Parts: sequence; C-alpha cells; structure tokens
Amino acid sequence: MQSYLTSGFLLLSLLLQIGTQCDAAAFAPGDNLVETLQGVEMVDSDLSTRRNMMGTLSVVIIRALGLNGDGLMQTNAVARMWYSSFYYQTNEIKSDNPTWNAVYNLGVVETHLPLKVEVWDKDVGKDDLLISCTKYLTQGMHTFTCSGNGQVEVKYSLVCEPGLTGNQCQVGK
Ligand SMILES: [Ca+2]
Ligand SMILES: [Ca+2]
Repeated sequence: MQSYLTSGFLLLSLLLQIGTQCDAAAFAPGDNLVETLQGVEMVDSDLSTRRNMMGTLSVVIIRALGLNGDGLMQTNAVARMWYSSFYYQTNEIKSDNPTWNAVYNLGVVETHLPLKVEVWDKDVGKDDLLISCTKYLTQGMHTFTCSGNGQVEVKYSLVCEPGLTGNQCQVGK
C-alpha cells in the first residue's frame, strides 16, 4: 500500500514538473502518462533539430587584385563582409592591389546562410562598389575568388559542431 502511494506521488510530481516546463494547457485532466512522455520526446527532438547545422566559422579576407576605383589614382580599397547578423569592414588601403589578410572569427554560427563579400573604393561623396558576391559555405577549409571590377580572394574555415557532418553540418554521425 505504501509503495503504491509512493509511486502515485512520484507520478503526480512528475506530471506537475512536466506541466510547469511545458504549456500546462496541453495536459488535460484525462491525459495518461504515455501521452505525457510522448510530449516530452517531441520537445527533445525539437531541440536536437535546432542544434543541427551549426559550426565554427572563421573568414579571412586575403587581398584584392586589379581594382580600378579612381582611374589613374590608386583605389581607396575597403572590403566588407556579412554573415547572419555579423558585419565586418577591413581598414582602408590606398592601392589597386591591396592585401588585408583580415581575420574574422565568428564563433559558432548557423551554417546554411550565405556569406556576402564586397569591395569598395572610398571617395569623397559617394563610394564606388567594385565587387559584390555571395557564397554558401561547406565544411572544411576553402579559398574562393569573386570577380567584378578586379578580384577579391577570401578564405574560410567551417568546422562542424561535435556529432554533425555533411556539407553544411546537417547530418548526425
Ligand atoms: Ca572612385
Ligand atoms: Ca577613391
């Protein structure tokens, strides 16, 4: 009798605990324990889906070549990059062939988003957009070049979070 009461009490406190963690309205008085546990499982799989497609991203804006922002004068070259809510801008180099080697460590990010890179010539008044491109990332170390008015070289490293693999870190091991 005592153990029956104890297990009944444990069941009740488990239900109360789950009820406070989830939407209490989802648990009607008639619900049994099996339905309740299925509810918990659904919450868990939502969480693991959210942990999917994550990796550590570093981007290096290496250099640009053959820019022509100011005719006979050297370009006032600046590169900009965007990824998710991140935005970075290099320092300005007065050259048609600037080398920045600017390293940006973004930390753990979602992997399915496009990386956008632009190169600009700074002017008094309106700046000139020389190169613009977007690139979807894959895991590993990669170097790519974007062309426009000249070229820009970009390198990045994407390391999947533990337990994830595939091009965009989407598949669990
Ligand atoms: Ca210009
Ligand atoms: Ca300029």
